[in-house]
Order: sequence, then structure tokens, then C-alpha cells
Amino acid sequence: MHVQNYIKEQLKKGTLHFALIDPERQDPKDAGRMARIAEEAGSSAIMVGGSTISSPSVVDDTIKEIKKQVDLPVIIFPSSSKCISRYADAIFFMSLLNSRNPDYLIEEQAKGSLLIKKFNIEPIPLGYIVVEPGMEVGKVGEANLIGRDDCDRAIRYALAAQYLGMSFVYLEAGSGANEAIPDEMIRSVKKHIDIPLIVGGGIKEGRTAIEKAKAGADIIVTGSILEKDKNSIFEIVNSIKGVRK
Ligand code: 1GP
Repeated sequence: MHVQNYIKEQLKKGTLHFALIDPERQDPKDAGRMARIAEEAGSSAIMVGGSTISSPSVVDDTIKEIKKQVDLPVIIFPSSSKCISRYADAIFFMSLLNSRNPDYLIEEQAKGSLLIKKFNIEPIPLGYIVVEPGMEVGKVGEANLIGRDDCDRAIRYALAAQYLGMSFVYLEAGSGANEAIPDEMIRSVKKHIDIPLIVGGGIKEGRTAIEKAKAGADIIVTGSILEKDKNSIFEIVNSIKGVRK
């Protein structure tokens, strides 16, 4: 399966939901069960990743189990080159554009590139932009966080991602954030770019998800809620189904 084409086809139907599973937070069997719930709810892909990954084997075991239980594409959402697994269908080949540390801009990508080629994993180029509060990923990724009302700066990074040839822009508020990316920021970024916009961090209920979708998010990512309250995922996916911009 060519995952990027699959996503672009799915996007023609409206806003999509991707479920994010952190392989460090549960054993692989539970990760598989969580992925099955997401698939039943109507998610379009499973992302696997977390801000701190201690070894590639936990990523391998988690993805193997997820692949046993669901047919959805599994996309690695890497925090470093330790997060590469031969069992994934694709990897978001991402740069944390507002990081102060070259490791997250290009060095980890260079470290991982040959392995991605060897394992024949589909790379999906993505510009990752971390907005306040940023949470763990903001700290670990040494991000110069974008202020919540600094739409102008968010637009500049998003457009730079597009001009660098990236296929997606991801606006991230940080996993577990109290507030998700502001609607106004989503609206203004979306107005300026032609590539799909992914929004994640702090989306815990259908009401918020639908607001973000209506503001212009093409793909909504949720992580924590799947760990805490597996039923809310149904509410979130149902609420965004069919939202068109
Ligand atoms: C984090 O955007 C994702 O990378 C998901 O965030 O865990 O808050 O849903 P949550």
C-alpha cells in the first residue's frame, strides 16, 4: 500500500482521524487492542511514537502486535532515529521546524535515512511545528514554542514546510495539553497553505475535534484519550466524519 496516496484518497471524503499509540505506555498486546478500537471507531491510520523511546525493540513489538490486529496503515511518528521499525508501513519523515537543536531539524533524520531505505519504509515528509504549551515534546524537542496567538509565526513555518517540499504540516500543542491548537491559528495557517494540515495535542472530546475540523484541520490526531477512555474515540471520530472545508 502506498500510504501517502491512501491518505490523500481518504481526505477526499472529509476530515480524518489518526490514533496515536505511544509504545512505552502499555504492553504490545494492549497497544494492539487499542488499535482495534480505533479501527472499529473509524480511524484512518495508526501512528506509533512517543517523545521518549528507549529502544527500537519496543517499537517493533508494538507494531507487530498492531499489524496482527488491524488492517489500517501503521505510520511511525518518530522522536528520534531509535524509533524506526521494519514492520511499519510508513514513517512521518519529519523535522521539528521550530527546534533550537539541529538533532531534531536534520541530524536524527540523517542518522535514520539509510535504515529507512534498507527496510523499504515509505517516508512521508512532514513539517512539525510545536505550539504552546508544547508539553513534553516542546521540552525534549527544544522548541522555540509558537505563542498561542502568534498566528503569523505559525503561518511562516507552515509555508516554509510547503516550500521545502513537505507533504503535510502538523500543528502540535503537545500530548496531554490543557488546550488544543487555537481555532484561529488553524484557520489562518490553513488559508495560507495548499498541503494537508494535521492538528493534535489536547483533543479529548468530540466537541473540540469538530471545532478543529471546521477551522480547517484535515487530520485530527488523538493519543492520550485512547489510553484513558477508549469510548471517547468513537465520539471523536463520529463527530468529525464528513466535515468538509
Ligand atoms: C501528541 O498530538 C498528539 O503528539 C496527541 O496528543 O495525547 O493530547 O491526544 P494527545
